[in-house]
Amino acid sequence: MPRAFVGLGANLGDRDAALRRAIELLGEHDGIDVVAVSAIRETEPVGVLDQPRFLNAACAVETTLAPRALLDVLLEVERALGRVRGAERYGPRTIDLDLLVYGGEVVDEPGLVVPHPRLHERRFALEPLLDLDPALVVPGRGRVDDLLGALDEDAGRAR
Ligand code: PH2
Ligand code: MG
Ligand code: MG
Repeated sequence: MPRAFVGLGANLGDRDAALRRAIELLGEHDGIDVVAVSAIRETEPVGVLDQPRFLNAACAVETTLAPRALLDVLLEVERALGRVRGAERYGPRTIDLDLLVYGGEVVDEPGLVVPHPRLHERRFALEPLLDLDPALVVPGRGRVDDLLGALDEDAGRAR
């Protein structure tokens, strides 16, 4: 069965409950088995800086669903947990579920880009993946541990 990785984030309301409930709902879905869950980390907002801190995590799923069908379930779970999509692209949210990686697949279609186009540059998304599988290859980008190493080097240069 294909293995996919889902990123979770929340920075409004009961963030911890939202992350845990989202993972539960995913696992209750036909065709989705949650096989591993990362640690939950508190992270500084990236993009729009003037918003509350996030809790971020990721889970590994085994799924019979194709990438598009899996994405539809992620959006359904966001709605079930009361996410209201506001005008601001990187603004605050009660729950955000992102399809980060789907096996070795590369998809670039309207509304569905896999691997997630900003995954390789986001520490808050890569660190949970490191918990799950340091050797995970982000198709077209490389291993998760190498991607984090590259971010560390960039940060070092900026200092
Ligand atoms: N999600 C965003 C924008 N910025 N920052 C953090 N720390 N964590 C997130 O999940 C996050 C963000 C858009 O999805
Ligand atoms: Mg996101
Ligand atoms: Mg999202």
